[in-house]
Amino acid sequence: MSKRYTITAALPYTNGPIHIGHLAGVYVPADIYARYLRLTGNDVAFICGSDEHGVPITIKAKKEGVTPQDIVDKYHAIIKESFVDFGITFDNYSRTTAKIHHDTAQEFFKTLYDKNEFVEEVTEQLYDAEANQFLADRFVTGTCPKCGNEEAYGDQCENCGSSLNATDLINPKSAITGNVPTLKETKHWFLPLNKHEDFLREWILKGHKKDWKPNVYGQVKSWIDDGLRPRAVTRDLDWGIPVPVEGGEGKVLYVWFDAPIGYISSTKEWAAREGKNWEDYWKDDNTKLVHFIGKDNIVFHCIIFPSMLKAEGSYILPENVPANEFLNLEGKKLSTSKNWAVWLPDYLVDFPNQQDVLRYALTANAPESKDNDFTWKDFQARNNNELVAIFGNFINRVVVLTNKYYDGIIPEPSDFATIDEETLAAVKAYPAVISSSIERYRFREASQELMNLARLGNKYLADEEPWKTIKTDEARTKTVMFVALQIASALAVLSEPFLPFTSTKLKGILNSNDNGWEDILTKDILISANHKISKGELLFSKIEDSEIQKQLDKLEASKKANEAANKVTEPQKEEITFDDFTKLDLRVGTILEAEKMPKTKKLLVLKVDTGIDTRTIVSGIAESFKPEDIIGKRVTVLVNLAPRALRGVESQGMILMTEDEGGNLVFVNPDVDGVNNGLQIS
Ligand code: B3M
Ligand code: ZN
Repeated sequence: MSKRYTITAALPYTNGPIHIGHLAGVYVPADIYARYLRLTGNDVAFICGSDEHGVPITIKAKKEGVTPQDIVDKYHAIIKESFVDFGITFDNYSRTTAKIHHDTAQEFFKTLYDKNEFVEEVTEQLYDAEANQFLADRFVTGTCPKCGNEEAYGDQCENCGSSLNATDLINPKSAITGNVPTLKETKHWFLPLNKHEDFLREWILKGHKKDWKPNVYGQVKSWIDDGLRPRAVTRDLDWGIPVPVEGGEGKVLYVWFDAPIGYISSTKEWAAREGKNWEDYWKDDNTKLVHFIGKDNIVFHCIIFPSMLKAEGSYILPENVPANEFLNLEGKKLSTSKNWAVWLPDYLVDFPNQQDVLRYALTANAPESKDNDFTWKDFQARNNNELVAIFGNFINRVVVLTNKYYDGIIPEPSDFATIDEETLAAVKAYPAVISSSIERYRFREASQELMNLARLGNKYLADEEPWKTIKTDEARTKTVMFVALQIASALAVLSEPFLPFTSTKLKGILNSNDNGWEDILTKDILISANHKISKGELLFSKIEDSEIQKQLDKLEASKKANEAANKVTEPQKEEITFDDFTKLDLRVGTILEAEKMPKTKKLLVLKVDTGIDTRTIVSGIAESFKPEDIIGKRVTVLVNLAPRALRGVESQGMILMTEDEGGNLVFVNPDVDGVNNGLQIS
């Protein structure tokens, strides 16, 4: 039965282009889901837009010496265009600087304010006196009180996903000046999440136990079990939506208050354009609301936004929040700031007309239940071994043989043999199998089922060998080709959510566009005899090693460039005299023993023969060297450094280290000739 769906995809921050992590985590699965629901006859609003407020935008603007508006205008255009080129079929892509959004968000805030849903309070907040600015959200970093991550932000720790108040951070540091913040009083409006605890417990923990993904359910449960606290939804910043109530002058809405309302304002914009009623998509209990997000957004979509919606009172709540885990790149965490990413606009230039290859590689290896790794080698293998060798190969054989034997006109079959009937019955089973995976948000499983249908086609041709029977049994060959064309026809339809560009091409090759998802299940004949197909084109082409190497080189180069750009050169220390220098007693020694200091990450305990004696030295090099690899190594030792105790072990000297060109830690090594260690020992 047809249903109404509001599908949202996380609004990307407009502080950079989209990368493969965003695509794999949010936009590809959301698009598969939306396309599938449309194909199966549902009423779908697939909603997104740019998230243009918040500190990430301000920081980027500061860094580039332009205004926040310049930044959002630039990246909104880039992001929007790349989504279109990549075939993401949003029904509307709006932006949170749009008037309709400012109005909607302010109205929402006013409603909660009028209903006394906020707590108004003057509290001490972190303040950077030098920058003359309160430090909220990403303007402050520090150690997460929950997991110890040293780079947690003022509103959230991206390592453990916890939502934080800036004053929770241990050792907070201003991201603007690096200063240690002071405290200053200011008034804000707080959403008392503690007040909504019972509702959340009832709604998620009881209501959604079975059908939510375990990673989402588990995180939410642990936060609720920990106890929820009031959360400020306003900020002392100048970029954002003005707080629309008395006393709110100079303050803006917290970006995570306004951004999810962006789903609503984007729906309004779309409905007005399409002559629909937006409230059907947000206020009707029969509508299913589904949020596609990455795991760092779970708290906002499962706790804060639902509490806002509930407090407002007239909205539906999400049916599901199928958040994904993270995608790594070549074994390392993706990072916009470190430029360790594959950017969508770059991909579209480097691999023109190959959107489906990336869509497929990201789906087949989607981080659905655990973090996953994207590697260019895997991307190549998915293309060459699956898209080319299975899907493309099958279609190519069908199309080439139909043209060669019958001039492109689909032949009349004779009686079906058992294998033909079994094969056709197997094809009919696929829509239900794929539907079931998609409806449970298992997109990688669904994509593999699609590939299995192509496998079935390949196997059928390989077993029936029409290229042989053509010489001996014309009637049999016609039947086999007829059956193979039915499989090709099913593939054209069922591939649409996953490989939309390929599906369009294939429908073009088959000159057939009239089957829907259900037809594959119900119709005996998907494409009839005497229908003429076209000559066709290759659906996929092999990706060579050289292309992959180019991408790997590009990654390496961008990483280097970024390191160079971000390299902080410490200023020169105070001048010392030659006498000071000669006080250093440097000797060449040999490492005799090395072992890891228990319960530390960085420390090795070494026994070193200094030529004078054998002594213990504790060295912070355990992350760069394994103990067994450095035994026997000759090293330079500062022997007259005053001993000091490290974790209870007395260290009697220091091993001199430097960095190689790659930034790796290396010994100042007395054995290497011709290498300038930057240190003269005489
Ligand atoms: N802009 C966060 C992000 O890009 C955020 C999502 C908003 S969804 C309402 O991770
Ligand atoms: Zn944490």
